[in-house]
Amino acid sequence: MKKVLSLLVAVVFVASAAGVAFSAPAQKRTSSKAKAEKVETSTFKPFAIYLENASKDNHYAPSGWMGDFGDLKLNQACTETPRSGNTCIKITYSAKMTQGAGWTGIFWQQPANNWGEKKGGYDLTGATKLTFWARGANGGEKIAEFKVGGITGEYPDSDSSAIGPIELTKEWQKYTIDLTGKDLSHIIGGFCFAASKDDNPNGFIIYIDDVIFE
Ligand SMILES: [Ca+2]
Repeated sequence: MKKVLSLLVAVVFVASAAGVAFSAPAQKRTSSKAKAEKVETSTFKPFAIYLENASKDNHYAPSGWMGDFGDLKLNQACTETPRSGNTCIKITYSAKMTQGAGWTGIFWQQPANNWGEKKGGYDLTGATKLTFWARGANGGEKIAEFKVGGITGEYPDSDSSAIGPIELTKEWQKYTIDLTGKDLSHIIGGFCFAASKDDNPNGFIIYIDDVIFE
């Protein structure tokens, strides 16, 4: 329920965008790291962003709607051929340019709506990759980028890694974002996708499941 409510505050992105220009003093950056919730480091256990709708094992909230956020619909309880279990994520993009941006995307954040202005995130030190499964309703849906990290602000992500552009297929495919050698000590933006109207003039329907740090 909480996650559904986060849709209503998508506009927060606009206000928070102004904050990304500021860089954090080193001292504060250190303190934000210290406050990040510790995730086991020596033998990293799989740490999920999404497995099933409302699973207690899910982390991060899909709260950071970007660009033409009015073009998006998000269903975290989609039952249309999930990759695992009973549910997957369904994202519908209309490409109507509701906000005039010509692109859109969603950041999964911790806590919800955190664009780097508050402490939070997870210490994912020890993870070597983020894996996820994705498919398109028709195949050929073009995703400019899938990303881990990269949120700036006063308490920024400690690093980032991305893959893309990627053209989805109609069947589920597994994708991997390599995180070896990355500083994962403070990750508030656990996962993100971005796509443009230029690449998808008629929008798209895409599905995502089993988003897991490993
Ligand atoms: Ca699932």
